[in-house]
Amino acid sequence: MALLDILVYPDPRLRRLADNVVDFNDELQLFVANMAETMYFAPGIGLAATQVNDPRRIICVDVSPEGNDLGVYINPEIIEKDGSQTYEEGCLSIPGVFAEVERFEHIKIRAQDTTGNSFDKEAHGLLAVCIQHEIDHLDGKVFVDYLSRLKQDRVRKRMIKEHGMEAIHYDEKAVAESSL
Ligand code: GNR
Ligand code: NI
Repeated sequence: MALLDILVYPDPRLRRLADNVVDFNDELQLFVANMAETMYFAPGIGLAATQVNDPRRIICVDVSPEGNDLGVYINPEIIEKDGSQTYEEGCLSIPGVFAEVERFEHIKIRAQDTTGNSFDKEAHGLLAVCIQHEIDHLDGKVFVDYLSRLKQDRVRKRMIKEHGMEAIHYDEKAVAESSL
């Protein structure tokens, strides 16, 4: 197995819209195992393939205190949603930043497992928060997008200051032209 590098905000690769998984093969199994290992090592309660620079719609979650309840959701879709809850979120791609975000309290998702079998899963509370946070990553969104522009600006500057070039994976031309 292998640990994967996690992209740091405001890396533009975090903005990519992920593609559906079509090949359910050995390589997918290996990649998912590496994602899970990376999530537990970080440590985090969720990880989206987008964060490790992979373009596929794959998320891992484990909100259990013991870290022994791994959920892997491939091509996840929210098919039911209701209620609302507010939770103080963090993100492995925005280390050290936490803010309250409002999400659905209950969701039902339809997804596939690593062999391609389709299944439904209901989630409430923290699990529902985490799954919504991860699906956002697959759609190129991060939790700070829900904050004011002023707060987003502060977070962006802080990440660049604290993480330097890790946070700025723009190509050289874009770096030269930017005023960051
Ligand atoms: O580890 C994580 N903790 C967390 C806390 C509150 C709401 C969402 C999360 S997900 C985050 C890991 C991560 O960045 N997943 O994309
Ligand atoms: Ni995240």
